[in-house]
Amino acid sequence: MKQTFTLILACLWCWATLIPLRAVPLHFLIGGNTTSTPGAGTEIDEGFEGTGLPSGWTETGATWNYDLGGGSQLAGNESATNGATGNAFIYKTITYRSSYVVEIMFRMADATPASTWTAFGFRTAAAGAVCLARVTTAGKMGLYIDGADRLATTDGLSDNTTYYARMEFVDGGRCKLEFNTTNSFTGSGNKYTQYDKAAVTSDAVRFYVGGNGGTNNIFDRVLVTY
Ligand SMILES: [Ca+2]
Repeated sequence: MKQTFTLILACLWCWATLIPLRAVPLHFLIGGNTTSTPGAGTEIDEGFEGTGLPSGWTETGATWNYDLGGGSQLAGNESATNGATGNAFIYKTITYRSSYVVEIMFRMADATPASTWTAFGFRTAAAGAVCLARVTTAGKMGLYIDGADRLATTDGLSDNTTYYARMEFVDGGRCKLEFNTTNSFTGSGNKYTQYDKAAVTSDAVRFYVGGNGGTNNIFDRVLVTY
């Protein structure tokens, strides 16, 4: 009798511990960065593991390669790249939210582009810039928000190096951006920048990857939560 009671208690304990575990988003379990605090919802979780253009994305400009492998991929078996096509990008329409957290992996063949290059970010339904992560001609990462390029990071990027980036955007005008060679972020330091000085009233309803020049750029693990 005592053994049966102990068994019942053990089962109840197991069930109780499994409930919160099941509620944890999958990306936490597979290595999402530890300092971000994504909300309960996921707008985009794209690893480019399928064949060709993933479902729900729109390709603009020249054709990308979504099946880059052979050791050049950033995560999993395949990554997406704009190859030598340059001014090309993809986007996914998202539901308007008051705030987002973005996590993304990328690698640039040329980290000091001839002109400022947009890596990723939010735009309106008419493709107007809301908050973009850009790479300057000096190879720094900066925010394009409120109609202009803002303070860039102190540290620069290197060619052919895999980076993790994290962006926070709050409708109303606050945006934070940080990159690192590992999937961890501090919210400060030479690889971090932010802008929060003006109101941004345009609704972010598209998330873009790539655009405005830059060839042979590779992307993977696109995660947009709210
Ligand atoms: Ca992948």
